Amino acid sequence: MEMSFAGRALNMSRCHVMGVLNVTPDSFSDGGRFNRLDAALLKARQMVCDGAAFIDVGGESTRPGAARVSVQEELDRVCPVVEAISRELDVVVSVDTSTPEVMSQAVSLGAGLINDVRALQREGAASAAARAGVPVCVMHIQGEPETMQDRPVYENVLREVGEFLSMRVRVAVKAGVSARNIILDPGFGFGKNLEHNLRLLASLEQLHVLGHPLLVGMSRKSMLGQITGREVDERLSASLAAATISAMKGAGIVRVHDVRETVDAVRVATAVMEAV
Ligand code: 9MG
Repeated sequence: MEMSFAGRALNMSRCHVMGVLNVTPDSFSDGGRFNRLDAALLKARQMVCDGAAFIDVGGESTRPGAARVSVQEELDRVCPVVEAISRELDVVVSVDTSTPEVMSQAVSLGAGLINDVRALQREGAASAAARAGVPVCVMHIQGEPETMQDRPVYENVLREVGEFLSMRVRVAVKAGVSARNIILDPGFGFGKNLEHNLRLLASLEQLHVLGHPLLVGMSRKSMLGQITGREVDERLSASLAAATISAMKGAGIVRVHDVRETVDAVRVATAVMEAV
């Protein structure tokens, strides 16, 4: 199960850690773009030192209620950071975007993975991903980020998430994305309540029948706040538990904020699985 990300080959039957690098204005409190680029690079360097195999660079917040940004603004936020990290660091740069122009530009600047929380549903996204030629993470979402948490409804969340992902794989392949370049993500918190999220996590291994590596993101999410009663900046232990469970259930990538601690947790999970 080897996958190549812009020339970097990784064995996806093991679990890798992806560090989150948001480059939205609220992520770095200082003023100008150059300071923000420096701050992003500093953070990226630290995540690589801490053992991240991927850095996920995103310029548009996907939180419920977040405002949309223009294509130009997203390009301006994301491209300099993708370029600088790709040039300097030994890591796979992932671009967190649903915008075809950002996918194309970021890959031309060195990104090795497209992470699309809208599963290539925006006009032109599937063909841009196909032309880019790098692996793509296709995530399940019910609705749009602005409204997805209003009242999500499923008859059978695992079946419906599986069907949606299979359908999006077919669309991507038809557009020219290689099936061997597709990673799937059940989309924790994207149009799901706590019960839906827990059902999905409890049955995560069943999504392997789709035949693609899995990416999982639960770090600091509100589902963990609902379980523990903790505020967002107090959810490290809960996030580590979620990453460990995901790794034990065969996730190929866990997307997290706390790289150093998660790398240790995933190493323990991997050692246990390899001892069987
Ligand atoms: C950008 N982003 C935020 N949460 C995410 C998740 O759970 N998965 C993926 N693939 N991307 C996410």
